[in-house]
Amino acid sequence: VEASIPEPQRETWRKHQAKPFADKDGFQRELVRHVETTLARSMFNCDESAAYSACALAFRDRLVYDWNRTQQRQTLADAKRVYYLSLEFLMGRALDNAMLNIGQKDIAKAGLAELGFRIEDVIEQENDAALGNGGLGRLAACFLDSLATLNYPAWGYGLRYRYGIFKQEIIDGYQVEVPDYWLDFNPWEFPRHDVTVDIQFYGHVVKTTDENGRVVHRWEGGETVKAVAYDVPIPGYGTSTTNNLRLWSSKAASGEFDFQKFNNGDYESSVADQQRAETISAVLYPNDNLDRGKELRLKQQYFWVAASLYDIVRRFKKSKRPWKEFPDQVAIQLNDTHPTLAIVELQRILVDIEGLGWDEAWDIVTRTFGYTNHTVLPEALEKWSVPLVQHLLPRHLQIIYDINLFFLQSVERQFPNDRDLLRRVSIIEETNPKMIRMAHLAIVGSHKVNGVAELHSDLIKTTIFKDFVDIYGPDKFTNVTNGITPRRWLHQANPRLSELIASKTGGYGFLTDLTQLNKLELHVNDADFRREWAEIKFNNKVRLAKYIKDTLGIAVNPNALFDVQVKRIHEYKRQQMNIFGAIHRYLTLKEMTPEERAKQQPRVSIFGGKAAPGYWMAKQIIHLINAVGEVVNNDKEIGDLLKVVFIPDYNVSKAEMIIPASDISEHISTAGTEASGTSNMKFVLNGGLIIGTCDGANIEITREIGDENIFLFGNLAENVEDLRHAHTYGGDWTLDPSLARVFEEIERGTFGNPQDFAAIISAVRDHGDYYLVSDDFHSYLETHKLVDEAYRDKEGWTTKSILSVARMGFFSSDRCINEYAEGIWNIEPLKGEE
Ligand code: C3B
Repeated sequence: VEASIPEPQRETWRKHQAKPFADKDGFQRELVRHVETTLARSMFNCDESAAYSACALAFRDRLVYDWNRTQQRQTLADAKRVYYLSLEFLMGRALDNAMLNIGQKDIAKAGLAELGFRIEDVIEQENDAALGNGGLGRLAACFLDSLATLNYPAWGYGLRYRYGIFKQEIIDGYQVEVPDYWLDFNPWEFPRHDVTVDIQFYGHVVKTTDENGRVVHRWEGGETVKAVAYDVPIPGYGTSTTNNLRLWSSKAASGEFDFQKFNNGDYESSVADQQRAETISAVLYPNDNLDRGKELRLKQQYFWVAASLYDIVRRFKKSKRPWKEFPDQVAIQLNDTHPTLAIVELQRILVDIEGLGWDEAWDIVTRTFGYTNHTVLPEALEKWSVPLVQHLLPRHLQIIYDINLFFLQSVERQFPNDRDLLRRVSIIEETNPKMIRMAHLAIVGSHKVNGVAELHSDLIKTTIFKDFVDIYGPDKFTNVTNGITPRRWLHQANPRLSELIASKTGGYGFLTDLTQLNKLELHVNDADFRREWAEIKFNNKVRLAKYIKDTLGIAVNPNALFDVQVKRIHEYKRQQMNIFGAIHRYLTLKEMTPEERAKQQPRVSIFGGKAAPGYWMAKQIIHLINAVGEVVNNDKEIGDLLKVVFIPDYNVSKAEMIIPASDISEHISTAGTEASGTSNMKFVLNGGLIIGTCDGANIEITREIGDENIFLFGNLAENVEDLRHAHTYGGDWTLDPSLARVFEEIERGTFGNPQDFAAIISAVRDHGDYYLVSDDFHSYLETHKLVDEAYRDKEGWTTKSILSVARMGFFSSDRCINEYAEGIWNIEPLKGEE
């Protein structure tokens, strides 16, 4: 294509080539142009929202320039690419991130100011892109940032949901879900109406032989839906590399609607077909760590996987390489089991469409895929019913059965006559109906399986995937501890802290080499530095206090200890234990004399997080938190000594405000249940200390920062099973007395109708306390006493804060992505000349 363009034409193209703006003037020119032409407004009716739109469009144009060059460079180099398949990308806002990564926020700030706008207010206009639930989706977003920053040729593939995670309102203390229609104005996506894939569902399989007498399977009939690509540029920090996130949107295959039906007067059904097709990418399933087995979810998974693989294969085929080189050009990472059908789909493409032999195809498939496990919770492990898959994807079911047969035959050869082993590792679970265990399929079809923190990776090897370690050997299983991008979670969220760190570490190099934070240790005794450090935290608390006052009408004292737990509401994360602890604190304060009370450390207990709409218990917990807040916050006797605040609609942009404002945050899951956690890393990176259990990445954080800088408590993962057993069969199990006192108070009606909270109490007291709330409660309270004491020593606290940040270098998602690149994907960076 390149060579076919004659020189005079090239000249004309070059002459008018779009150039990125380089200074304030250039930025302003672009901004005003967008206000006046794209938005058809003027200085007289350009409000903040229009200023945001124009600013975003100006920066989008700027991104496109690097983006086009990156794509050309990657195509030309024909280098191996990694494809990150994730049903969730929890991106948050894009404008601030784009300005900072490009390095032109200062230009924009000055430019906007001269036009009458404060950049902070303009940034606030943007809706979060909330195409994810929690940790798994946000991890994918951090990975994209690191992949671009490190110049890896990488693509993200996901779904373009019309509705992201719902918006949460709190009405009378209860969660109410409101749809998140975020696409109203989204300058960050490029519809590619020319990049479409037809996706087939239902139908049947015809088995025939070809002219060579070879058996072939043809998948026929059924219905077709069209996948349309929407591309989102992902700028790296301090590099021109701008990668692509491709999100698929579903459309009726016949175009807008069926004209045949329409012309025959069958208006309704012509529109219904169109709507049915569009339903596939309409909404993100709002469950976190929970599998519901819904047909539409399976349709989403296949739709997205099939479109992505078609795209990947199409790109590979352009290079005209033989199939056996596919794994040298393509690495595909499965973000949890959600995209596991990709394994089956690639085998189908290679065998049914490209005509490869089964074994040759299977070798290519298994060398291509890697699988990341993110949870051991049984209720989160995906299983699809065999009849459902047979109905929706008849050929895929056959392939799954063949994969399973060949796998089990090899197990039989390795471990003859161990029938129970075959039953345990089979991809098919012999229940009624039979179920497909997607994690087993993912393991069998991948060359590497990784967990997301050391403890978690050990747990999967010794519990849920133990048999597979016996079969494949330990080398197939590995650990890649999660990380976070310091660009968004330090530089963007906490600009003043970032600036202070830069002033002490010799510039912003720490943003791309986070281990440079260790230079801060040299300054830990520098009085001015310490004062500034503490001041920045205080100012962040003032900002959060103002937000709480403005939105909830609750006055909190920024001198109080801010104690934060923000994450999805889940029994395993134990927000119930936190609120029980707050009630205990309240009761203790109430029992004190005014003199005693005056000596206590004031606290603000801050909660935030969404409950899955169908997770009744989680919703009750939200209600309890709000009910306790209602009483405590209005108790004159208590005043500033305790406030309980629930911040509605926790999302990425709220996290950017809340996390820098925390003194202590809670990561208190039952040991062995939180695979990693990533907010723990964000809090510590922003100078907050944490209280936590020996779970997930808390353990590695402790190892890095030192156990004198973290408040650990509670039972260990290795004891959880025995404790659970003792709850039911132990005979002498008794409820923790402080907890019994808390329950008494709830049941007395202090926080409203006790019926409302009966289930939360019963789960602990009467139904086996599966999450060990009572077992851990005593050490939880004792550890909070230590937190209070430590906080009273302001200087000691600041030392802990500085040293912790200095030792957080390991938790950059850059380190994490480099480990994937080397250990799993075998890919190299590809840098442009800057
Ligand atoms: C989460 C886990 O619960 C977290 O511990 C972990 O840090 C992140 O993934 C990222 O690895 N997770 C999630 O958000 N959703 C799931 N379905 C499973 C795990």
